[in-house]
Amino acid sequence: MVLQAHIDDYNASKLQSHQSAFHHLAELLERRGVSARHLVRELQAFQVAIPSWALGTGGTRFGRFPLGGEPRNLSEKIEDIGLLHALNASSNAISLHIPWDVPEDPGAVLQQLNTLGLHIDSVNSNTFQDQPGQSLSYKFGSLAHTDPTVRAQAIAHNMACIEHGATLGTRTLTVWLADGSNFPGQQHFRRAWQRTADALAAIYSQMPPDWTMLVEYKPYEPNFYSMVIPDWGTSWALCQHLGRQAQVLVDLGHHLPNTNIEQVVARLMHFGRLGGFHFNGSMYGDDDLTTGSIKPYQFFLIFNELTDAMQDPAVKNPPLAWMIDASHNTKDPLEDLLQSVQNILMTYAKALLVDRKALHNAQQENDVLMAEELLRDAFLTDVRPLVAEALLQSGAALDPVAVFRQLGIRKKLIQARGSKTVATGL
Ligand code: RM4
Ligand code: MN
Ligand code: MN
Repeated sequence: MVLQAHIDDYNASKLQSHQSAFHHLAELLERRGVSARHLVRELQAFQVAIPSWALGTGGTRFGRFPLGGEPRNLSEKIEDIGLLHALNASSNAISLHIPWDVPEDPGAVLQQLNTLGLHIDSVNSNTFQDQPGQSLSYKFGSLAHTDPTVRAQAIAHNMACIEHGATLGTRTLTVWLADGSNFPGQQHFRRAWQRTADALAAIYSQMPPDWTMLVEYKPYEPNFYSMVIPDWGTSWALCQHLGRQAQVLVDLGHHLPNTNIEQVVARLMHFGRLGGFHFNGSMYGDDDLTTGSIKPYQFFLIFNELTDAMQDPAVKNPPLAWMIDASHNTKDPLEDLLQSVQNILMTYAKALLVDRKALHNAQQENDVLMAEELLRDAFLTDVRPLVAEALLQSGAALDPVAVFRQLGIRKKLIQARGSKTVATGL
């Protein structure tokens, strides 16, 4: 209630300048035959899940510099996401990592989610670390391990994740495997793939019929010589092996430098096999930086392909699970998440601006320059007033980060939770 009053006050103080910017843009778009009102509605409907593992300060293997006020348990994490959603009305879901965030009291979790207008959109299994009390180690792999008893333990963990998820009303399991090898000769590639395929099939066969399994790939890290699922081709092959309830998850940071990610997502959607998306920004690898911070044009080109396929009735790809997967080493995690969501919305708005018919014609005519210019024209449009208008109409803040700062929220969180708290997660 207090927060809403602040948001309203803030919006009132900025309303005039916002409205003149919005009307100016709406007029420009109108002249191009684009309805600003329609775009605003599309933006209002777009929701991105926040990762439960990225609400605290992230670290590298060299160090971690906590900023204080981090959520100490799942309930405080949900509180933080409720705050983000109140500020931007665009992050109404949570991806949960098990066992970092095992719901001790599912009834209470559901009630809290309900009050804040949130839901759990997926559960993520963790077989990349050993947990206290765990009987067998994942040092040499989990679902791909040479020892069937380790594989059985990892299968059981995934089944437990499904059970936790089911009590919280989600129907998506995300599987990312760290399995692989660090040295030539360490692992037999073909056998490791087959063990993984069989273990995933064991989980898949016990999954409820209305669930989806998202299979995420990653080219390197923590293993540096080989990963069992290094690329989209391997994820796709596993999904083909498993069945229609299995889908590929693309994490933007999980590609080798210069990979044409826009083409990857176009291919997957053409096959109807793109199920989930992890947003983040990166310079080199799985850097997990703010979405859109480093290569905004590439990000736009990716969103352009996603949007093109989503708008094409001939494409039979199911709706995607949109999630952020990031780690915040230097910025305040909550500010970083707000900034990421804003960048995602802006880039989606630009993708919606692309004149698809004109682009199609230019492509048909092999008018290379015009095709490229049509994309650049959308990319270079300043769409900030569109996003601000969408947030305003949803009762959120015209500028979420500004309100977060104005209210001194981090200081208040430190006062309430202490300066030494450490959130579970990355
Ligand atoms: C991995 C991958 C997974 C995430 C873990 C924590 O690199 O991106 O999606 O759950 O990190
Ligand atoms: Mn990921
Ligand atoms: Mn990652």
